[in-house]
Amino acid sequence: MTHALIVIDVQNDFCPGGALAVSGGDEIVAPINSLMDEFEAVILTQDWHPAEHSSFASSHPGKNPFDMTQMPYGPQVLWPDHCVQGTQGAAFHVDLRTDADLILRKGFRGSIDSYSAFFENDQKTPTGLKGYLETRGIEKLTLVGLATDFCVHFSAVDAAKLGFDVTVRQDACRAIDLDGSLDAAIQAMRDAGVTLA
Ligand code: VGL
Ligand code: ZN
Repeated sequence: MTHALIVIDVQNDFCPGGALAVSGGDEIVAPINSLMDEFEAVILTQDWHPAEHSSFASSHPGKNPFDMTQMPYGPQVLWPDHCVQGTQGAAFHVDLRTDADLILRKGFRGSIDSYSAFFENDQKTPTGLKGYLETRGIEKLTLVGLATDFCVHFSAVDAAKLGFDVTVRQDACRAIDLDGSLDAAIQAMRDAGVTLA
């Protein structure tokens, strides 16, 4: 059974000094680099938003980062501007190995956010990753990266729902932890049948 490592969003804006810094985000780079040698396939994801993306608080007059808003597809957290296409903030951490098989970009549509590597936040629009994995005969996934409670969480739950055998290596993830979002994410991943290691 082919086993892939999926490295979620290890980008400058999610590391200390970045626009949406995750505490300790840079600490996972070296462990992830070592892990890559243990897998038959390595896939990196890259949060990749156009300027003025609808998930940015700056696109909603009167709103502040971390406020909630209502989108046509449901509630959405509003973020500081981050991971704008082609900027240094959207680049991978300088020490992250990028000798991966595939780099999958997500969140590139202006009107919809995409936490998951499989479906955008409407939970319907596919990114194409399912087809890629199936075509390569990959059935087993290990997820690492940033942030545990958003992009790792939604990717892991979607992967499990799609029938992949999914493990999240929590030691190689770091969380934003907004209003209990980490505890909720852990519960949701457990309920979906994700193995938390
Ligand atoms: C992420 C918030 C906004 C993540 C991406 O990678 O977890 N979180 N965009
Ligand atoms: Zn984003």
